[in-house]
Amino acid sequence: MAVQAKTKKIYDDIRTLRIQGADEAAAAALEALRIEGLASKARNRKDFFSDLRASALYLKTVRPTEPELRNALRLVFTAVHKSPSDDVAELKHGLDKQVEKYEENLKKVRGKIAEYGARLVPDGGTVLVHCHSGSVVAVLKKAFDEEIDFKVFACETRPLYQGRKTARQLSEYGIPTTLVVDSAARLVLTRFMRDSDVVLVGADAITSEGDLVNKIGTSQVALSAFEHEKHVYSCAGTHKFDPLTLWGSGEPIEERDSSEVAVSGDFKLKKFPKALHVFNPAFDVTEAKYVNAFVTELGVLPPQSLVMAVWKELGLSEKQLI
Ligand code: RUB
Repeated sequence: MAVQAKTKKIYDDIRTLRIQGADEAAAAALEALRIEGLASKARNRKDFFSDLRASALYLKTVRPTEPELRNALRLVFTAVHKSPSDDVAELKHGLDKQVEKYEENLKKVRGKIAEYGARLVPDGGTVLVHCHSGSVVAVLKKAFDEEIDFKVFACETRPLYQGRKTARQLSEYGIPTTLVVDSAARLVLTRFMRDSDVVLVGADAITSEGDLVNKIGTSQVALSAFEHEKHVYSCAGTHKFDPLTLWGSGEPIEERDSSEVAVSGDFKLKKFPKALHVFNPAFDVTEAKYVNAFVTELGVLPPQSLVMAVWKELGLSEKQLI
């Protein structure tokens, strides 16, 4: 599909993780939808929506495990489509407004998550985090602003080291932060964490069973936390819920290029034996029973309650899905 150069750049930036984290990716995809919609040469309503749908369908392919991105595209498309106008200029204005509205809402959701999540950060305690989640960073910054005294261990998050971004941001903010390799998570839980300490992670998807889909390695951290009787919270707006899972679809797990795993030192991919395969899943599934609660804009909800709350809030029906 032919798209504007700016759209192509946004698509590539999401694909390569220069734009990273579910919220950022969803906001960027909407920006691309706006660019495409405003550039549409359609002269009537039907052609305009046909262009807009094609753009949405293209954008939603960028990363398979991103229901928030798909939800955002669907919500904006549906809201603009509700206008009965035949005037393309008016429809474009509507698109502009709806994208703006979504972005404002995203900020409000972040604010609520930060507020509720900060109350879970243990004073005098330790928080273990994995990967880079803007929502988790917002929670920890809020807790720090409220003068809660805590320190953070951040897993570096192989293969692309998004945890280093988290560690850098927290440290620059003044939060005492220690970076560890992913395989040190269990040792950190054993040696440095008290009963009241917590694990905070983000979410890329929440399923109808209340399972958490997040960066690869999250389930290992959660299982270790369960073993050590520490609470695990996923900081995630309800827009991370994947409605397709309500009607039987499984959450697809993105598999990424082998070069991300085999890039360094003597083990460069070109030197690998031909028969050696690399498996590079971007995400894994943490079953609901290992997640104490999701910290959402609606409150701190155990997985089962979250599903009911989202169902009620969104008033979803299967035919609304694109
Ligand atoms: C990022 C990741 C984050 C979620 C939530 O994975 O797992 O925890 O996207 O982020 P990747 P946010 O690096 O592959 O995008 O809270 O910013 O929406």
